[in-house]
Amino acid sequence: MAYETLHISDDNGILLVTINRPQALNALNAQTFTDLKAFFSEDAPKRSNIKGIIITGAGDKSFVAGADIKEFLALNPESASALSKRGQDIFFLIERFPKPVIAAVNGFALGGGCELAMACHLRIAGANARFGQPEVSLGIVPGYGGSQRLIQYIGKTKAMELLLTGGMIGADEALQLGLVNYVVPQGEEVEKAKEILGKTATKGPIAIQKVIELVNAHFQVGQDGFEREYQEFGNCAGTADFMEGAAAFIEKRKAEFKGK
Ligand code: CO8
Repeated sequence: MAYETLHISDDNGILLVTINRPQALNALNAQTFTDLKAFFSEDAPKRSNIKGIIITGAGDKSFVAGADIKEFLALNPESASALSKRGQDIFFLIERFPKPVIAAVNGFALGGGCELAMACHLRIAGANARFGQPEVSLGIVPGYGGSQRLIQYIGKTKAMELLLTGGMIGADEALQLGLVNYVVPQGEEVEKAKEILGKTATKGPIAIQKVIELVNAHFQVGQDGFEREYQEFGNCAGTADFMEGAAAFIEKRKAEFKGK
């Protein structure tokens, strides 16, 4: 499938999704959301053998500098709310994707860009990465889940400060706060993400999917994560992969998981 705003490449089962609007620092316009929705709801789920997905931004300056502010002036309360909900739903597709999705943050991750990175399962920051939710500077609030996920990652105290001031933090502070998993030299974000996906790809694919579901369940209203855990533990125990994993350990060999 060809996309207007995304470039997709496949490196040995690792899909690299590049938001490709460098002239606008990869700001997310309506077309980018249409493309992300098509990719995560139709294209990627069909590629059942992939190891995972990495999302990055084109160029060396920006991951994603937010929603495209140039599209804001046409908004009214109804259309703005609908667009915000649509963006949230598309980011849920990423957060609930059954294979690991890693943000390789190669520069600015502001507003919708920080929200996109936070919808991914893991975040690798280049040394030049800058994170922030500057919406209050525009007289609005975050619209793609930022007011909720930022608290999940860094706690209410620092989240409130970042959201109220609209300020930016660098990669090292993001690491210290728990917003990102690793900081790497600029330009090495994708390689680090590939290294992690190389490891997760050796694990049981059903278990990987269930871990993603269970961690997400902690933050879903009405879900009892502990109950889900023992249910999924039981479900996993019924898979051929579980038998293979246990047998491989006992026989001192590498497990050959089939995802069954
Ligand atoms: N939208 C559109 N264009 C952008 C954006 C953006 N978010 N960010 C940068 N650009 C464009 C600039 O307009 C400029 O284009 P041009 O050359 O045509 O003037 C080009 O990218 C380069 O940008 P700068 O010249 O500004 O580059 P600097 O290095 O001087 O500054 C910054 C980089 C600090 C990142 C600066 O561009 C900036 O502050 N950008 C805006 C960041 C921002 O406020 N992001 C949050 C947007 S709001 C949001 O994301 C809300 C999400 C929820 C939406 C809900 C539904 C609609």
